[in-house]
Amino acid sequence: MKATAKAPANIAFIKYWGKADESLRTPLNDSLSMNLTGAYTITTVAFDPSYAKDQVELLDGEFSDAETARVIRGLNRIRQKAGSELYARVVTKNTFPKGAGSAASASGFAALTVSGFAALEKSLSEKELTIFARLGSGSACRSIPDGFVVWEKGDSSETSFAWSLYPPTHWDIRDILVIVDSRMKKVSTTEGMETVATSPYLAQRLSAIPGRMQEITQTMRERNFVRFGEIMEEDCLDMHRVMQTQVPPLMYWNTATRTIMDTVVGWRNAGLPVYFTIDAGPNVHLICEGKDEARVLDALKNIRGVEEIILNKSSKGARIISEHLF
Ligand code: 2P0
Repeated sequence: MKATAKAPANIAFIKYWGKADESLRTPLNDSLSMNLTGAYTITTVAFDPSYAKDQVELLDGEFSDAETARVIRGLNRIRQKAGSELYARVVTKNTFPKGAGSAASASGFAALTVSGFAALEKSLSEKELTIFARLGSGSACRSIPDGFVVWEKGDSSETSFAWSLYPPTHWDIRDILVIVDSRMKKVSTTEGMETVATSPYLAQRLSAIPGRMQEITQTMRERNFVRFGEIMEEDCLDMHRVMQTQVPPLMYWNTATRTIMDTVVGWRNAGLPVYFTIDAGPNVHLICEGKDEARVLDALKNIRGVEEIILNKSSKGARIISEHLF
């Protein structure tokens, strides 16, 4: 009754910001992402009759009480579905700074869902796994299927799930994750989304997204990188406009973030096809094709304030691995 899963973080090209139902974590809009090879979570879960309570441990870090309680709520959902009353031990590790964006909760709940059901030998379809992962953290549903993933908003818990649009081999897209501040963000995404309706730009964003989803999907089918990058960057800026005009405003960028955003536009004007996207934090994801990655990395050497660079290709989704953490 022990299993270990490895789940990738994902970067959204069309972003999720705002919930239709807070407790079900169903979103206000469809989103689209790529799973990442270089940023992931590994989680081992064991259920055992000898345990007197749930134990949750993060290697190389510490969960807050609220985070531990959220993991235990995830275990409760897994137990209920699998018909078990056994307590669990959960040990987890991340390959990237927790709180560096929204990525840690996405890969974390994807890994917990896949390992938890496997440990209880409860077999679920990929679609069902995405729904359970979503209940832990919305974007976690996108870390379950392979490669480039669509999360349909749906209109109920059962219809809000994620599926693979293209496998990782479809297109050699790179995500150069530039860490400019590895500290925990001050406002969690869950908290930040609660006031999304205070932004006067929310309605405009929601009406633009269906067209954006359709067009970006087409650019991916055709591997039209320039138009793909333009739509992705537009959606990032659109989401941050909503964030920045919420009450209270959410300002996630710092000086280094802004410098990189400006510089990327300059690089493009000089003929280097690279676009940025930014989640709920100051770190910048530079998106380019594989053929241009070395040039982007070379150009990045001149930028100040970079703490760390994480290189990513498109990854498979969450899966079971044989090596356990305990
Ligand atoms: C995204 N983010 O689509 C967007 C971009 C943040 C900015 O998904 O409350 O951590 O757990 O459902 O999944 C962050 O949202 O929020 C997120 P909850 P989650 O990647």
